[in-house]
Amino acid sequence: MKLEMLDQIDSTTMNRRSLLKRAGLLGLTLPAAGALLSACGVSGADMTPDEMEKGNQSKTASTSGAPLAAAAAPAAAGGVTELTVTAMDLKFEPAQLSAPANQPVRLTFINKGAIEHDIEILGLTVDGLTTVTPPKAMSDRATGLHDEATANKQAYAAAGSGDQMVIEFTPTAAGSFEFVCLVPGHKEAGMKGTFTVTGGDAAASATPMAMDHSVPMPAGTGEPYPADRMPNPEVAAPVGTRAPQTVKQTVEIHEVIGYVDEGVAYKFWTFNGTVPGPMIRARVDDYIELTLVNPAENMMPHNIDLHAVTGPGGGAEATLIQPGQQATFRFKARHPGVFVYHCATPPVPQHISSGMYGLIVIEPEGGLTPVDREFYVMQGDLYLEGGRGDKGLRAFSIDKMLDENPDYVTFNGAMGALTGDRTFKAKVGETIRIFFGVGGPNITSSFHIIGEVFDRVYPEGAQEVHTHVQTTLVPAGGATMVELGLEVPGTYTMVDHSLGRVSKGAAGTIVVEGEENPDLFEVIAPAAPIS
Ligand SMILES: [Cu+2]
Repeated sequence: MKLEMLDQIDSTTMNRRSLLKRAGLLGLTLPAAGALLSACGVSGADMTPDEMEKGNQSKTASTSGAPLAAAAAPAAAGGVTELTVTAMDLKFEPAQLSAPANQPVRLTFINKGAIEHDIEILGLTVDGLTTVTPPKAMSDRATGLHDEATANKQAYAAAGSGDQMVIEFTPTAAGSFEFVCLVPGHKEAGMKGTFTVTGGDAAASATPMAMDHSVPMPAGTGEPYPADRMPNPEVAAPVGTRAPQTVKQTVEIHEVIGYVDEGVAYKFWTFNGTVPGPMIRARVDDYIELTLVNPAENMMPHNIDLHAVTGPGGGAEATLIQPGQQATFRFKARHPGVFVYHCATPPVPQHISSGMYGLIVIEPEGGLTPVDREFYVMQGDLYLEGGRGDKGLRAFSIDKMLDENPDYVTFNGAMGALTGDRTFKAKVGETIRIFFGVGGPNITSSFHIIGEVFDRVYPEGAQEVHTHVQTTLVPAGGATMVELGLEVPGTYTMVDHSLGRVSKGAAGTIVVEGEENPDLFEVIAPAAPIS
């Protein structure tokens, strides 16, 4: 299965070699930065979060009496307008900035969020762009955007969690300009504001060339975009009757372009390159040592929150990693059941919708009841810019996600992921178990198999079994196990019985082969004219 790695699409908008070069240039600016900072008595690059807090407060306090009430008022220092803007998850403070035209601005960009953020003033051409203090580290993504902004004479800064960057520039035109965070989804989630340039020649206001990088890929061009289907994940082997032990599990994050529908592709964010991610399986009282790897070729920070964990964020805080990093934590499996895991990096619903969910099965002591076959299915809802079915490589739609109006509600990530040559197969006389979870982020499922009744359901993954169930409700971020015997041959369709979603992808089939069972089901008279 060939999957196009993220690099190949991003090479259209940036050149990774130039990024590295830019990183080198940033290093060269350090001595100059030190000289400038010594005038202020604080080295921004070495500030603790407390110091950053104080620095921010003192600036705010020193400007509180300034006349522009709505805007962060400039603090003039020898003709330089000092501005500070703080990025949080997911907003800017303040969201209004102001500076005079044709005078230098020193912008301190502080990141108090948990992940990398950046800022670009869209459409404002600036002169004399310099980096006063670079951040301690800058991701390849941000380095590329910085490179591009510099080439286009646009003000851009970026910083990782707890870090900051100081830039200087001179706005060349008066007007009102939008500033945004360019991390995919962040602008739509609220990370935007207005940069007002006062004075100068008011007629020469905002240039229309605003470059918006907040969409991570080109929107659908209308041309079909051929993409491979991602593989379905395997069902992990049953635990059996063994004693508790330490289970080591490594999960690697892959950002890959894959098939959604005929001619429709999407840049999925995945655990191990499948949607859902790998099934993790252990028993109660096991210690699970989980290593999350975010390879350097990825563009986004990610992490993992497992609902089977007792501890902060389900592991999310311990595993928040940038591209090129890995992290390991250990937890004890205290509760038997079947649990969802997912990425919990802001904006969380976008990471989940993009494919970052899976199941962890914790078997009770002695193991689950043996069955002949087990299957692994997860439902998820996906939101894309443009009309449903529009061809092309499509971008994520924050607006549709907030409206809970998905283009696709899929079983295992794509239309037809569990039909045709990917159908599940079984035989008459066998018993099967389906591990069924809902990644969401938004849509609950009314899970049902057309033409069958579940003999046993573990509602919400609980240990108390319900019997003889037609349809079971599975919440977003929840999971269940259903068990049933197969008595009559035929093709059985698994659905979300909110049936409008079947045409959005919420369907998969089980083909059951074997002897007819006329005692249970027999056609007496096939369709014919009324006699
Ligand atoms: Cu993620």
